[in-house]
Amino acid sequence: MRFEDSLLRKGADNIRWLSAAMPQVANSGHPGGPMGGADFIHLLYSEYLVYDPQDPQWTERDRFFLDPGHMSPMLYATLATMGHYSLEDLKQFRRWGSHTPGHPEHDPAHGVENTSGPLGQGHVFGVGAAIAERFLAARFGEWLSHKTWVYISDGGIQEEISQGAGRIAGHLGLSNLVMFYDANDVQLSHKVSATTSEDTAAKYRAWGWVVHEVDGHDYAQMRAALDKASVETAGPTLVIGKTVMGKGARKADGSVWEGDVKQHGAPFGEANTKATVAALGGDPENPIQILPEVLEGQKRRQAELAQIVARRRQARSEWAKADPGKADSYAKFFAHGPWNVGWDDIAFGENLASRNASAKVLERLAERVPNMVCMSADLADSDKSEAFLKKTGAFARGDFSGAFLQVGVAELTMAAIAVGMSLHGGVFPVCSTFFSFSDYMKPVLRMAALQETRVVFFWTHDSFRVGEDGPTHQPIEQEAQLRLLEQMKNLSGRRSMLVLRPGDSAEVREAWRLSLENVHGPSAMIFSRQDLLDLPAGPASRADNAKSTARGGYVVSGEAPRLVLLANGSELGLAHQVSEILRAEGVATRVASVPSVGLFLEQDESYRRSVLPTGVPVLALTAGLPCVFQGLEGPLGEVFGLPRFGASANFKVLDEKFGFTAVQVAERARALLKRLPARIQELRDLAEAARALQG
Ligand SMILES: Cc1ncc(C[n+]2csc(CCOP(=O)(O)OP(=O)(O)O)c2C)c(N)n1
Ligand SMILES: [Mg+2]
Repeated sequence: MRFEDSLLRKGADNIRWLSAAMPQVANSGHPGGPMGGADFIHLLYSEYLVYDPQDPQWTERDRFFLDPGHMSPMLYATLATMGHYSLEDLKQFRRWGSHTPGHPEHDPAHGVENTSGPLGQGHVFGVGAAIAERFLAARFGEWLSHKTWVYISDGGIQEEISQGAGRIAGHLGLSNLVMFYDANDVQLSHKVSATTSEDTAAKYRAWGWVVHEVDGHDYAQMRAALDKASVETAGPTLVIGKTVMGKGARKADGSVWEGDVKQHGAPFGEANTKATVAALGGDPENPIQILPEVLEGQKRRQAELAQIVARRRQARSEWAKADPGKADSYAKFFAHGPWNVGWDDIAFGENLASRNASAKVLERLAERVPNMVCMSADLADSDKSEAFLKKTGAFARGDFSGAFLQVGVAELTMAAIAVGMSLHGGVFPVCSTFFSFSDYMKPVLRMAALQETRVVFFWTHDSFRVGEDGPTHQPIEQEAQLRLLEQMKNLSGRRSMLVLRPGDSAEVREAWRLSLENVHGPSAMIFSRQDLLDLPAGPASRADNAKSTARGGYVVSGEAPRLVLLANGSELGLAHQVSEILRAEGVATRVASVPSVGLFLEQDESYRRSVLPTGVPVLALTAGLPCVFQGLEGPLGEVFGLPRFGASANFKVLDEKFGFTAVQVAERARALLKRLPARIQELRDLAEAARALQG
């Protein structure tokens, strides 16, 4: 469908005045950028974007990913013209409990495909979605193919992550991806010219993109570019649209007010807003309105879309009829299985490094979880994701029959691509690198948690025991950072992330199982480089015992203890060795494994007490910052951790130097027990003082 330019202009002007009025009503927000982008987004949603007016979550819909979340008024206003938001929603912009928060939050039922706000990430989610679509098309056929449209601004282009996304999208020839760059030459605190003199078009062309440069307010030029992009086969398309910040804005005296940095991030003020709304054809006294002819235009488009979607759904049901097995499988891709992994018969060798135990699981997942895509940032042979790669194959330009993405050295990009795949749906993304480089991924971990996306991150080379590579490669404080996310609740009120640091092969199996079963958000696993001791079986088999990983923490060995040694990951085997020494000396010692502090703290009190009995001192061991276990040591115990950077040496030397040998830790335990009477007296005195004061 092609609309008259005059009607498109009316619609865009309507979006413009709403974008000026909504921040004014909310008394905060960003009017200028949205006013410049209104022509493009209105054209896209009116003539190009394929969606189901009846079902915003139709699986095969085109996806639209917004990168500059501050341009939310533009998105909400556009979605309101389509009926996805009410005028009341627009009036509630940025208010408590509204559907229209300051920056868009993942809400596909309203047509919002991603959370955006931290510049740069949104467009990379789009790259992930475009890869997911190709992955699915390679398995189920082109009937499901759709476009992924992305909107980026000067800030996103400047963000470093755009380098990774641009390189990968070009390298893979993602011609299903079309990105509009709103080039208005203005950013938050200055003009773009103050920081940038690159040739952006040349940069993207060098990465293999097809680039069109257009006037972002000229429908004919934008159409010509989008028409080409719609049938492009050479690679992803970048449409650079020259736009004007605050397009159409007026000062109170009626003078034109455009292209001003001040228009980026604050409401225009009462009088300027009124003049702007009036100049654009709205009612300055009652600006939150949509013109009837604009609504009617969208209705006509939706009638056309109903036919397009009906044909597409017909094609799907014919395909499903012809191949019911595949149709069943397609549904399972989107429903996260169930898959028959056969967890219990994954065989491990003895005393494996947890990265190698993980490799055994990955081999099985490659065979049994057909919607899984694994990626690594150029460390597949070290993080052992190559176990998955060898069974599946890597993506290449035009060939998405494999299930592995070689991202290159681009951890942040990798994480955002994984999130984008998950947002698209149908794909179960997993990504890995060294644990110390998880630092390069943090901004995306947060967004994965916030959006409740199902992504699995795993990291290897878990501690100072990385050894000779030295402190740059030895994670110390990284687990503590993840445990903070574990403490955060997401917007649905659940723990925002599951973080597991398994201590032996049996726990690795359970950690992977839990990560696969966690459909509520991201999961993370931390694995060792060096070999780990398999914990001994007790009354139950070790495999059965380790199933309690699902409770976050559990008793590995030791009844009626006088001392609990609590640990996870690489320190669990150490705790076991220490327990043997102490038991030989007649100290009844328990070993408790706590692979996930967050999960453990969610267990009921009586269970937690059954693991950590009241009155029994706890020596908690971690090669990370002591705060990882802070609280679990209780009033009688202590946490022994490593509050410093590591060092370059063989890991056995480091164990010795940092006090992590069994002999040294046993001595620490003896000292703790020796101090116990004095500690108990301290607590008695404290209780006495409190009683005296409180009466
Ligand atoms: C990662 C990140 N850094 C900083 C910001 C704060 N910020 C919001 S918008 C913006 C500049 C935006 O410039 P541009 O993308 O050109 O948007 P426009 O001013 O044209 O609306 C900045 C620095 C942010 N949202 N995200
Ligand atoms: Mg800008």
